[in-house]
Amino acid sequence: MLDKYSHLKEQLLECIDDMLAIENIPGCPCEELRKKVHNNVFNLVVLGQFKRGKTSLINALLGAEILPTAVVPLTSIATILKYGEVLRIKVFLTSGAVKEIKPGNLARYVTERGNPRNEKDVREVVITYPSPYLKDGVQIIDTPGVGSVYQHNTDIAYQYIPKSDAALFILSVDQPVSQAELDFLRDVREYSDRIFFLQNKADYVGPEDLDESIAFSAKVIKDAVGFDVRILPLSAKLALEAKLSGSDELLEKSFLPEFEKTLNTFLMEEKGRVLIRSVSNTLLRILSQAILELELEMKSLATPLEELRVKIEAFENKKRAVLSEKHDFDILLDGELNRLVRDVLDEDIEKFKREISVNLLPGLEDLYEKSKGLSGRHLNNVLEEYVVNEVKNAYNNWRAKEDGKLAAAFEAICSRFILKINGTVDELLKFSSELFSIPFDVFKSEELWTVKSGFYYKFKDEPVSLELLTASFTFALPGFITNKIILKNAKKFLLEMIDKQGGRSRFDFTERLGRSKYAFRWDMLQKIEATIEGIASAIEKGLKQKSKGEGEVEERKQELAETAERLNGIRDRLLHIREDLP
Ligand SMILES: Nc1nc2c(ncn2[C@@H]2O[C@H](COP(=O)(O)OP(=O)(O)OP(=O)(O)O)[C@@H](O)[C@H]2O)c(=O)[nH]1
Ligand SMILES: [Mg+2]
Repeated sequence: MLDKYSHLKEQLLECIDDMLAIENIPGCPCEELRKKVHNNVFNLVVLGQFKRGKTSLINALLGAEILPTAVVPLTSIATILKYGEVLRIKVFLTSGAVKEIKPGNLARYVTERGNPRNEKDVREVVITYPSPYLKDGVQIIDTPGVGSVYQHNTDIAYQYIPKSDAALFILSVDQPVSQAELDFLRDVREYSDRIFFLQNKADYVGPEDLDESIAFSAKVIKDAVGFDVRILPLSAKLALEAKLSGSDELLEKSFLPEFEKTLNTFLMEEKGRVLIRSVSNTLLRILSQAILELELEMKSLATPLEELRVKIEAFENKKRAVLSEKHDFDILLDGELNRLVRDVLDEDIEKFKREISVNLLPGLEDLYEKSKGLSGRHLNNVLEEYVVNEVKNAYNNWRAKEDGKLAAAFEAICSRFILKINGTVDELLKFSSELFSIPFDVFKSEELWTVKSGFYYKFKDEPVSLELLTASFTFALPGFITNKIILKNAKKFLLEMIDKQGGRSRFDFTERLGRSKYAFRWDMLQKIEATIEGIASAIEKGLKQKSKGEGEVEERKQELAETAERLNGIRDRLLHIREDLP
């Protein structure tokens, strides 16, 4: 599948293991990097109108009929497929509870028929399966069809896009692109660079009609949404048949191989490459620092005592100057974060609140017109249900989008600070190498990818839904109440809910941003301190060794030279990996 990627990934993991085997390489988050490389996933979300063949495509990719497909709108719950040695299915409920189910019972949870309007309160279903397709870390997410009569289905599809690395949007030759599809695409325009379009059910038509239908769909989308799309043909049906029967000829006819190639190239170039580059760059930086420290120790072994004392004094002065910069770092970071909350989050919340008030008030009035024949209490309940559901859905969708936006902004801030901190660290290293006249090239990585920033922004992987505040609309109804008063109260309740939920979302976002900031700050300051510590202790060690006998000094020199050789070896391999990247 992602052959090149898997290969480089294996080599990278070997380098990390070798580094782990060398004792105390200072400041190496080797374990963490190892996990990052090892656990890296490509999230692939499959989207499209109901019945286009999303679920069929997933079964075809896996080469097995794992998920239920049908002629009526079916999938109602997001289902995540990931690699595992055996087929296992776990159902995650909104309450936080998890239960394992038998494969035969899957349809009872993920389909509209088995779980109408999600009465079982399922958040998502996770299936592990031993498919080679999933083995390289691809994770596929099946979503309910957009634009069906079930609004909650469309909402779910929206929520998964920001979390995806690539989105497959499935169209079908037997149906022209619909208004619902266009509306959806317009809403997710900002993610267009990662959306792949597939014209499914290609087996229905001959080659000419196929080309024509693809060209037509592309034009309709371009005209309505404004971005150029490339649409690839596919027959999910033939692809699955081909895989089940092992027929290569049929597989070619299904167009699946061509599409897989395009997708894999994208994943490799956009994602795999970035990961491998960033991790090898981080390792190279760490290695060059470790090598310098070894050389410092060797040099201090060879430097006369008086001269060494003078150098240590000079280094101490430099160290004090660097440490005093820590305070500036705090102030700058706080300033940036406050600006993010004020200029992005607060503005977005206010804008969103205005928008949904304008959108939901007419709906409430319509519903009132339709329901005003009901008894007071009944009318009251109908309006209450509308307000609670609509506000909840609107906020859940908005939060998912805002989440992606804040994560990106936070990462951008982190990147700038990492550059700054790396600058400070480089300066320290440069200073020390000059002090001891050791040739040293600061390892510069032209591209800075923050290996850890995704980790800092902790809420990325947490559930997107936020329970609505428990607020009761059921105000004490007096014995006699007019419909008009009920409507007036319902409107007031709607605006209150919008406001409260906005406040709650703001609190949640700022609180998590704050936590992310502390984690980041702690790590960055650690990095400076670890560098100072590493240099100081290398010189110190040399100083101490000097008081020992000639023989021991020689032995230590030998040891240092051997370690330096091993480190240089790993460095060369990492440089090779970087060169091999497409
Ligand atoms: N002829 C033909 N039929 C297909 C193809 N792909 C899917 N179908 C059929 O189309 C219908 C819908 O397929 P599904 O995979 O359930 O579609 P879906 O997009 O997941 O539908 P929802 O879950 O309801 O949104 C099923 O009857 C499939 O057998 C194809 O490539 N060719
Ligand atoms: Mg489906």
